[in-house]
Amino acid sequence: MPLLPGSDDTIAAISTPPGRGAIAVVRLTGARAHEVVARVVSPWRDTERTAYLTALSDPMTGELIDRPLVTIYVAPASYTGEHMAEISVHGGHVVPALALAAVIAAGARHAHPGEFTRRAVMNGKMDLLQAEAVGDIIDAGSRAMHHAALHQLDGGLTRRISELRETILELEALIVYDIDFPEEDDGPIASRRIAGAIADLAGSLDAVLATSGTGELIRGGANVVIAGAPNTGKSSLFNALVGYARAIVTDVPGTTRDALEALIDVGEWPVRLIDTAGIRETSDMIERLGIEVSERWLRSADVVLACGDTAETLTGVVRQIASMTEAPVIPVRTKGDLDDESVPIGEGPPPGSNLQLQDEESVIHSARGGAERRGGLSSPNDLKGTFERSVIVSAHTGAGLADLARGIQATLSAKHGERVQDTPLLTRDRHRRAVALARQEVMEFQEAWQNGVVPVSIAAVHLRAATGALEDLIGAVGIEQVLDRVFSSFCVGK
Ligand SMILES: Nc1nc2c(ncn2[C@@H]2O[C@H](COP(=O)(O)OP(=O)(O)OP(=O)(O)O)[C@@H](O)[C@H]2O)c(=O)[nH]1
Ligand SMILES: [Mg+2]
Repeated sequence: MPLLPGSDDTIAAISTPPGRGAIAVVRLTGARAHEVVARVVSPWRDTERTAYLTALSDPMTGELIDRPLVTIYVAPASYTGEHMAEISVHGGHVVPALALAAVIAAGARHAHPGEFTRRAVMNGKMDLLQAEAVGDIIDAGSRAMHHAALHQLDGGLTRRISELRETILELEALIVYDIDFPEEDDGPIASRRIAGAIADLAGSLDAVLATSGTGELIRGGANVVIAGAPNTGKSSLFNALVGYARAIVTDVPGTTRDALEALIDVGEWPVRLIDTAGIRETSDMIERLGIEVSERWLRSADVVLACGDTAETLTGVVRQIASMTEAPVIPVRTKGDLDDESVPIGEGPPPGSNLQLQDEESVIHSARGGAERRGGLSSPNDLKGTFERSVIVSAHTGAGLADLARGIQATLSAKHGERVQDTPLLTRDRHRRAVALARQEVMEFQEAWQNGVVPVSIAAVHLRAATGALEDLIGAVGIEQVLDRVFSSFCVGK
C-alpha cells in the first residue's frame, strides 16, 4: 500500500558525486524498478543481489551507452523496502547522465533530494533519527561526528528516546490506575509512586538534554577563533593547523579582512578553526568591517587563541581579547622561530605545562594595576589559569603546533567534560527542542496534578503531549503501538 501520494512511482538518480571517477551508480526504487531496468539492459536477469555484467542502451535509439554491472533487490529486502536496482556504470560527465536519461525514458522519474531515504522511513526500514544519521554519516567532517552518526544509525538514540517514551506511558498507566481505583488502600502509596516517577522521568529527560551541548559541538565543531593584532602570524598559524595554504599571508598588516573557516580533526573534539582580521584602530572601511566580524566571532567562540608575536605584546593582547569574549583564552606566542628561547620541535615541555611563567607573573601584576575591561576574565587568578595554557608556536617550523592542538582539546574537555563514547547524543536543534518540549509537558503535568485544580484525567493531556513530542522525534512510530499501550492500561469492560 502506498504511504505517500505517488510513492508507488519509480524514481531514479545518480547516487555518486558528479565528475571523474572509476564508477558511478544510477539507483532506482519503486514498484516498476525492475521493469524499467529490463527495458534498457540486455541481457536482463532477475537474480536478486547478484551483480552481473550487461549492456545498457538508449531505449529510444538502441544505441549502446555502456557495459555496466546491474544488481537488483526484491522488496521488502532493500534499502527503501521497495523493488530496487543499481546500475554501476563508468564515471565521468557523460556516461552517468546518459544512463540516467535512459532509465527516465524507460519510465522512471527523477528523484527528489533525500527521496530514497524518505521512502525507507515511510516503509518502516528506519526511523527519522536513523534517516538523519544517514545524512550525518555522509556529511561527517570528523571522526567524532562519524562515530556519533554511526551510533545513531545503529539505533542508539532511538533506543534511549523509546525508553523515555515507555517511562511516560508507564506513568500514564499509573495515573489511570489511580483514577480507576481511588478508594484502594494503596491510594496514597500510588500518589507517592507517581511523584517519584515524575521526578525520575524529569531526571532522565534532563540527562538526555544535557548531551545536546556536546552533540551540537560534535556536529558543527567547536569554534576556535584565532585573534590578535594585525601581522602577528594568525593566518600563517591557521594554514599550519589546517595543513595547507588556505588563508592569504603577507607581511602587510591588515591582510585578512573577512573571517575564514576550516574544520580540523585533531582529537576527540572536532574544531572549526576561524582566522580573523587583526584587531586595531583603522580608518579603512573594509578593514573595519572585518574587525567587526572578528568581534562577532569572539563573542561566539568556544576557545580563543590570542596571538602575539612578542612576549611583551602578548600580555596586552590577551587582556584585550579576554575583555571581548566569554570563552577560555589560550595565549599563543607566534613566530617562535625568531625567538632564541623558543622551544624546538619535539623538545617542548609536556602539554599543559607552564611555558610562560614570566608572562603569567607580569599579567597578574598588570591586571592588579586595574586595566580597563568589559567582562570576560574577572580576576587576576583567571588570567593565571589562562597563562597556564599558553604555548609558543612557529608556523614556519611547526614547533609547538602539536602542543597547541593538545591544549585546545584539553581546554574543550575542561569546558564540556570528558567525552563518554557510545552514549546517544542529541546532535540537532530538532532533537533538543523535542526533548525540551517533552520535559516541559511533564512539568506542566506535575503542576496540574499537584494543584488538583483540574481532574487528573485532564492533567494527563500533558503526558500525551510529552509522548507525542518524543514520537515526533523518532518518527514512523506505528499508531497501533501507541493505541495498544494506551488501551492496555484501561480497565476491562470500560
Ligand atoms: N619567522 C616567522 N614569520 C612568520 C611566522 N608566521 C607568520 N610570519 C610572518 O608574519 C607576517 C604576517 O603573517 P600573517 O600570517 O599574514 O599574519 P596575520 O596575523 O594573519 O596578519 P593580518 O591578517 O594582517 O592580521 C608574514 O610575513 C609571515 O610570513 C612564523 O612562524 N615565523
Ligand atoms: Mg591574516
